[in-house]
Amino acid sequence: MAAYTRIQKWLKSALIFTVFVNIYWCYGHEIVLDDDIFKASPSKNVVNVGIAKPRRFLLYDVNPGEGFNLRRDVYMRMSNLVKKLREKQEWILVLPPWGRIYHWKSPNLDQYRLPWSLFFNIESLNQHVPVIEFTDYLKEIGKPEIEEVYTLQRYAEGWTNGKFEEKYDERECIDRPAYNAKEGGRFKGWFWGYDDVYALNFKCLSVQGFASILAPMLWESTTARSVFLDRAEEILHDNYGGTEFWEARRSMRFAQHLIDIGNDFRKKHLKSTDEKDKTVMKENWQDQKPEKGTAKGGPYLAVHLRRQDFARNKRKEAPSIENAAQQINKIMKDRKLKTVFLATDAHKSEIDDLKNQVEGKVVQFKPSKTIHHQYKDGGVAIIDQWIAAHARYFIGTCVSTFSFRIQDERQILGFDPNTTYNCFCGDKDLDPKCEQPTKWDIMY
Ligand code: GFB
Repeated sequence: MAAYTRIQKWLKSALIFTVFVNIYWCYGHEIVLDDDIFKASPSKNVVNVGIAKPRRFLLYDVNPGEGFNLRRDVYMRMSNLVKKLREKQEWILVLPPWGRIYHWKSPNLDQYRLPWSLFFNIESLNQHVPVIEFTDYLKEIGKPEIEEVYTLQRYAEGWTNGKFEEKYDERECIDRPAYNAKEGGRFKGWFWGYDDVYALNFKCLSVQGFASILAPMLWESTTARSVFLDRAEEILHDNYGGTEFWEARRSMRFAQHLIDIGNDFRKKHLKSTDEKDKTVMKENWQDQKPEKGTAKGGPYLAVHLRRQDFARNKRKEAPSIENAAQQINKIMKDRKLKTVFLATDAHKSEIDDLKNQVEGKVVQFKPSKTIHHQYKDGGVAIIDQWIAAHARYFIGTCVSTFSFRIQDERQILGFDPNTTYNCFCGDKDLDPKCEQPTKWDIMY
């Protein structure tokens, strides 16, 4: 027992001695806080102590009137802004919950506060830039707080001398501010339906230019840990159609549960499987680089016919149902296809009208009640896009971002662009030129 106590005493003294030596040693040496703890020390007397860079969070939202697929486009701009920001600081992109979208009108569905994981593969997004859901951001911050909110807006005076130049300036808000100071100087507004969330500061920022123009401001002019850019559609893609644009787009893979439903439908109703149609995708989007034209697609023509506001506003891109049916019949004849997969937001009466005039079988994806409740209007839209993307030939609605996203998906799958970049001609009096979409090659 006495020996045991002696050993304990000895260990205690050894510990005190070690701590003392360490303090003395550190006092006499320079301690460098370095990002890269594995880097060789420049001198013997320098100790590299790695510390985690403080994580900063970029949040954003889009004009409430915008639809699902424009929002996907703004995501790409923001993710590439975060990629730029990460050249200097540890920025993370916070995914704005989905909801309150004008086109999502199905009754009896709660369609707000929806996480991105309902629609997209978060792991894939993370391989482009680090992203987190808003609920995880709240957990990490530990309070329902965003430090700074900027509403992006144009310049009230327009372009100076008619010249486009990249710039940004804090300005008076042009529109009525969407965030208002409440008690305690906290700003309240719409934060995706999370009513307890508030901001500490709010400003309007006039901006003109590409996304990365905001990088110096976010690096240097603000030290806020979290910055929220509202109306983020005001800033443009840095390099539309370039490598980073496509990397962001390729990383936007759909959630597997939606892909599975789409694949099941293709197999059951359209005789379409990836093996037969040469559309097997690589597990990781970074490895998905098929030769152009290798994808064959299922034996059907896919149509995206945008109606609703397009038809109501008599846009030149919206053909009459009769005109659309004639164009569909011509493609089926030319391409020797007998089945049409129809993706549309048209009312039932228009769909019936179209079906009566199309000389072939018209197939639509109609979700079960369970699927609709689970995956909402956004999930159904993605399933429609997925099925349309796998067709042997596709025709969409000109300028609809819903059609654009199907076109990118087909490029990613490796289709011949001639089978992809097609859109309906409007009625002759409104659309005599009938311009077809630009073909975009993927830049790897
Ligand atoms: O996606 P999106 O921005 O495309 O908006 P546009 C259209 C929305 O309508 C989709 C529904 O997100 C869907 O909710 N929708 C349209 C469809 N077509 C289909 C379809 O084939 N299947 C299913 N399931 N749903 C822009 C809007 O729409 O058009 C703007 O973003 C504005 O707010 C503008 O209204 C005129 O680019 O076609």
